Amino acid sequence: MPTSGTTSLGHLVSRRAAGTTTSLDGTWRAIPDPYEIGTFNILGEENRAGWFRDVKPRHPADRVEYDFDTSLELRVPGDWNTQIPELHYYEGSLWYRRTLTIDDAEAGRTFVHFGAVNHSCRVWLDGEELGRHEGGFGPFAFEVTGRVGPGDHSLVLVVDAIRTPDRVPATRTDWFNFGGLHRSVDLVAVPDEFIAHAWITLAADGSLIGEVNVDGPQVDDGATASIEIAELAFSLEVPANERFHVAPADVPELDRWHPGRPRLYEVAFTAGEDRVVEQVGFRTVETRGTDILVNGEVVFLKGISLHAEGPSGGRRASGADDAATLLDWAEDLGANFLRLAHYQHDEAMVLEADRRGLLVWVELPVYWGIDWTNEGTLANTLQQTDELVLRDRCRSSVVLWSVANETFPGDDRTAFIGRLIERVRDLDPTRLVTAALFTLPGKGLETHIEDPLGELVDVIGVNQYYGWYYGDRDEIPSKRWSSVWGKPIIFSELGAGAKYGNHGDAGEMWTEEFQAAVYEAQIEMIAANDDCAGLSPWILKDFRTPMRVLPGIQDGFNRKGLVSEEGERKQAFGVLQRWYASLG
Ligand code: GCB
Repeated sequence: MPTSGTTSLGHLVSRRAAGTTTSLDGTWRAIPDPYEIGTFNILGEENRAGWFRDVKPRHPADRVEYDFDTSLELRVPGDWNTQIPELHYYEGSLWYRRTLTIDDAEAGRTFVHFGAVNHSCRVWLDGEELGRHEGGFGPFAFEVTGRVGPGDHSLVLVVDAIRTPDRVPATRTDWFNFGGLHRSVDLVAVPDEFIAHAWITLAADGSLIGEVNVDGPQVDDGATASIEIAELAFSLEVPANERFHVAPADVPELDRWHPGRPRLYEVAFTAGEDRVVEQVGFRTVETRGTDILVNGEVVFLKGISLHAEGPSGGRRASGADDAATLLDWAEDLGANFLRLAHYQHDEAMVLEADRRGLLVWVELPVYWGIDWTNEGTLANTLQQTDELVLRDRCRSSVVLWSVANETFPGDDRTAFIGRLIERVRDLDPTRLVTAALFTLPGKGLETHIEDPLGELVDVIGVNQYYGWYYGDRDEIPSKRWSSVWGKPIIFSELGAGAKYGNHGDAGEMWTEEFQAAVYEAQIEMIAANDDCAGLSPWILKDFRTPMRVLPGIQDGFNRKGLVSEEGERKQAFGVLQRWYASLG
């Protein structure tokens, strides 16, 4: 189902003036449709009387074999799997319907905006198809101008979370495939000419760079936009839809945003009648040899990896409260860096990281088993790349774009990922590009990374599980890592499984003691590796995954969390916390 009919204005939804955005969150009606009978007739043809029409019988002889008004209720945002026990492992088609009542006559243009829908959807308003979207984690919108005048309206989606080899991610992942409308839905009103995207950021050389994208019928070649930072008495007139640069000498004196010392400025972007306001921090990020520098200072990334799973209940995370709790835990650990694995997380996470002064790695769902030679797969992944970068390139916290996790070397793989890297650099030349590489257990103590992907990225992510999947724990401290390119290495994953409250000998699998001992050995190794610029151990919290079935221990959860799925701290939390504290 290739994406069609979408536009994107996602990153600006929450930064528009009050009154221009109407939340469509809340209770929606839902009908699971495993046989897709709401879409197709028994011959497999599109059903013209499909459920998207959302009709009711008009007289007693009318036969209508569905009824949204009395069907299941689902909370949006939310996954369907953890709201209705029968839907726990359900991945097929599911219909959503919400009615909206509009009072005022429409002025300007209107969009319906989805924070993310996993995985594919078709969308109808009042029985007319708006378009389709594929990709479970990026924001997208459909224009509904002229269709939402005063009165009642029916918004219908059919969503599926089916795993197929040509999708991204593909068929197997070590995380739960939460389906549905798992992020917010909004109706957004904008003027005829409006700001679709706007960003400003500091490049490594100290220049300001950015762009204001204006969309509208009258936008001609000469259209301009303005940027104002009142606190700095700074204003700038720029051509719309073109990259602008402000030379370092013309950049006003400002306080830098720095990890642990966040400083945000209010930046207003104006084009015609439209205005959006962002809170922006200014900082540089670059590499020098095997170091990562923020604002010219070497920063060691004391990190932790996170899935987008809520702090309790093993459900998909969404919104500011979930973000606040997860980031509280990361800050208690002493982290200055988060790896938001393995796909784009809720925008609340990066906004909160901006406010708290945490550095962030964001990631595309290019994970195991991708169909590297499929053009459709590449096109969809490029679309997901746009959604990732366009939403977050104004965020000071975001310093690393990760384009892949654990992919196996091969020309097709490297060519595919090479295209993603080109697109990322084109959309944002200021941040660092990385990928988490798969490393096989080395025989000796030295591992020299040669995966050709290492040449294309700025920072090399290394997932390694010495002491858990392989290797002798006693040998870990003596291991040494380097790359052919002399680039910074981040240990993007390391860890061991432990069930909270399970105690025993450090040689006994699944005990907190075993996990803590692996962390101790890994810390000793990392401290002695000069090329290592940081780490994001796997993982903050136990998370749901159908891959992990061991009764009494895993019960459907990956147990490598430093806290349990309900937030109870295991011993390894303290081990890492003490080390991070000792690093200052
Ligand atoms: C990995 C994957 C991650 C898994 C983890 C594990 O290398 O990147 O998604 O959850 O290992 O626990 O095995």
